[in-house]
Amino acid sequence: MDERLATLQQAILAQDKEGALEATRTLLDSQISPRVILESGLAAAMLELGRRWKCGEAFLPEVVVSADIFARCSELVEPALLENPEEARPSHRLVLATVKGDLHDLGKNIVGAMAKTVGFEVKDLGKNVPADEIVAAAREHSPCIVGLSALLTTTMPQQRVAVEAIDDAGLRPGVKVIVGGAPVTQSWADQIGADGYAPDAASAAELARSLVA
Ligand code: B12
Repeated sequence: MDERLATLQQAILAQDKEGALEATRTLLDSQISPRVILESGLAAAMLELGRRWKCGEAFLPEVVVSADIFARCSELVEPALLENPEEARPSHRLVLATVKGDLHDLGKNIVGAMAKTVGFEVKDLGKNVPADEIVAAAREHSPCIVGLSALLTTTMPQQRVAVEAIDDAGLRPGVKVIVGGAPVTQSWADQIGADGYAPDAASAAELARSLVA
């Protein structure tokens, strides 16, 4: 792995905010693409932190601090992502939300940042968003894609609740739904009647683009 990406990961894992910001700036000044910084630097560090947390090598306060550092570093990277947007194409809308009961938003925010680079106008409803708010936003912005993030196995069923609420409101097929988040799979997406699933932000942006093609 590139040494500079490793330095960034180490700083996030050590809750070294200044070190992480410095490493992010160094990467941005180099030839490394902002997408790689986001996925292979920042997101990879959080994945490793999750592994450590699960096996008792890291604890909640450390995760909270690292998550904050992650968010600050992403803010530095996002403008660079948009500096070289792909050629202009008609703007489509992506309504994004982390479902009700779920406070994880780092991955959703990266999906939003990536989607902007492929020409989407992103309406981010935030985290812990109930289905009725998702339906209202889908109605307001239709035709659009709705992206639902869930990081907890206990909140994944809220993706189903939101898909059903969008169906019940008669908004499909003008509204397409994509789902994601660490515990989410293609099989879950199929079960709940979503239009697509993607495992990471770059493929989420590609998926969204293919759904409006
Ligand atoms: C950071 C973190 C937190 C932070 C969140 C901060 C924030 N602002 O988001 C805090 C400390 C608040 C937190 C709290 C909790 N957490 Co937490 N958290 C994590 C951790 C370590 C990293 C998640 C993350 O940000 N990853 C980095 C991002 C970039 O990756 P990502 O979210 O997966 O997103 C990518 C893809 O999934 C995809 N994607 C994401 N969203 C979407 C949406 C669409 C539409 C698409 C297409 C794709 C897509 O693209 C993204 C970018 O590539 C995970 C561990 C893990 N392995 O996931 C645990 C984890 C998710 N948390 C867990 C738990 C248990 C909790 C708590 C219940 C802990 C507690 N006892 O309080 C609470 C729950 C709070 C709540 N109600 O939501 C468990 C969940 C276990 C389970 N089976 O459900 C995990 C797996 C840790 C573990 N191994 O036990 N957490």
